[in-house]
Amino acid sequence: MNISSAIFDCSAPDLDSCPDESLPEFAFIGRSNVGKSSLLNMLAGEEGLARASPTPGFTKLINVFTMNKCWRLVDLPGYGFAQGARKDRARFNQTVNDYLENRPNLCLVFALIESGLSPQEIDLDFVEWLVRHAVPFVLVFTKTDKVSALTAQTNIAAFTDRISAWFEKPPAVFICSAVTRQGRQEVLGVIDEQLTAINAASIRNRASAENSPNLSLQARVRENRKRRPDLNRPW
Ligand SMILES: Nc1nc2c(ncn2[C@@H]2O[C@H](COP(=O)(O)OP(=O)(O)OP(=O)(O)O)[C@@H](O)[C@H]2O)c(=O)[nH]1
Ligand SMILES: [Mg+2]
Repeated sequence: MNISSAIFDCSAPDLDSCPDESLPEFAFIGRSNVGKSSLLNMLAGEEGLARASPTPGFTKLINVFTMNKCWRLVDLPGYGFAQGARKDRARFNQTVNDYLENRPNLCLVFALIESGLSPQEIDLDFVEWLVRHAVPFVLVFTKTDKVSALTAQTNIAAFTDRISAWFEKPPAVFICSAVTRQGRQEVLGVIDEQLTAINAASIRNRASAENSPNLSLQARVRENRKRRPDLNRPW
């Protein structure tokens, strides 16, 4: 897929302030500093579209970008930076929880994990939270340019091993670097697949319900989620 336009929409402090639900959304989530904003820029092909920084906790709002005028990328604040009780780690931010649980046009979450680290409890907790809340997601291992391929593979295998019991079929895994642009086509490919599936569901619905209005986007996303056994299924 080519990105022909990437436009900043808004920075929303909460779910109610997000733009209307008319376009499918794909969101980036992960620990502070894992590389969410940088990955978004790498996919968009535009340095500085989302603001990246070495300071953890830099992105504090829900930042929404419209791509190719017909779908959106959403840069979420990271977890693990805000101080708080340990038991609250997975419930890191009410705004993000609200978005992930209640945004009807959210198609797919990219859960980012740093490839240079062995499995971190906070990431495992968060992935478990996604599974328990039936949020559709894939895993993206970031910053592969910083480590040897062997180290990245070892850490990825250890992480996927730790979560394997939670799934009938494990989530798809992508390996990315915002520096070398590794993984760009693969990540754009999964977005393309999702958009195609949503459009196909819409066409099927139009054909089978001549007298009813088109399926809403929310219904199409729900239908699409059901149709995707190759992504993850809660146990
Ligand atoms: N070497 C390398 N550095 C990266 C990569 N991706 C991000 N970084 C660096 O890591 C730091 C954090 O990147 P961000 O994209 O701001 O991370 P974030 O997850 O958006 O962070 P928060 O907004 O604080 O949650 C920055 O200094 C980036 O330049 C990568 O693929 N390779
Ligand atoms: Mg950020």
